[in-house]
Amino acid sequence: MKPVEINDLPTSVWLDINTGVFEPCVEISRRKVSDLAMMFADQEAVQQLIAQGDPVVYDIRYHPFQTSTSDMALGVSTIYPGKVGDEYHMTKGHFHVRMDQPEIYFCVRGTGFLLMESKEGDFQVAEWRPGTITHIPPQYAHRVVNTGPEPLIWVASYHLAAGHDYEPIIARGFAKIVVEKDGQPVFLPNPRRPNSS
Ligand code: PAN
Ligand code: ZN
Repeated sequence: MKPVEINDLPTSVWLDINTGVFEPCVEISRRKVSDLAMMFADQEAVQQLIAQGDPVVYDIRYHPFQTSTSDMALGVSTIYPGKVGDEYHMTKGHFHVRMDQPEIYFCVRGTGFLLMESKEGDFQVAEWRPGTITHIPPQYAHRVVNTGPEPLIWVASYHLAAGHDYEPIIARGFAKIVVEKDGQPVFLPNPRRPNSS
């Protein structure tokens, strides 16, 4: 990652809501099926997709608005439509390292769900369409799932200092997985948590 530049002057960026591309954007991260391998329930489907070319699941573009006294950041993520087995494309999901850090997500294109789960196990779902804005309180893990036929694009606003903690999600996932059944998204208990219902 490039060092973050300090700029105390007002700054604007321009986002193309059809592609998720924005300028200026300092970094693009690309996550493929292999980067998310342990997150999906159907491990056979994971290995097949990797062998067939390892498709891109999502892209993240990012810009830090760092001043001498503040540290806002803007992330724009695009989940491409698709499934791994029956499970829809989704982000890894994470908690913020800093337990006092919330986040705002603003859906600009596509349809899907934002899954949120607290460390105490409170599980919440927000249904998304273009224009939905969700405030994620501190201490809730967050993952986005694209259940539609087009790219799901959203803007994230957070503090750089929030930090990303992926470990609890790698270890346990979320309470539910989102799979296609008869052409519709359904929520099923996470098979990696035998006691969840
Ligand atoms: C977002 C996410 C982004 C990708 O900017 O980092 O959507 O999701 P994962 O980080 O779970 O792969 C955010 O929530 N920042 O805090
Ligand atoms: Zn976050």
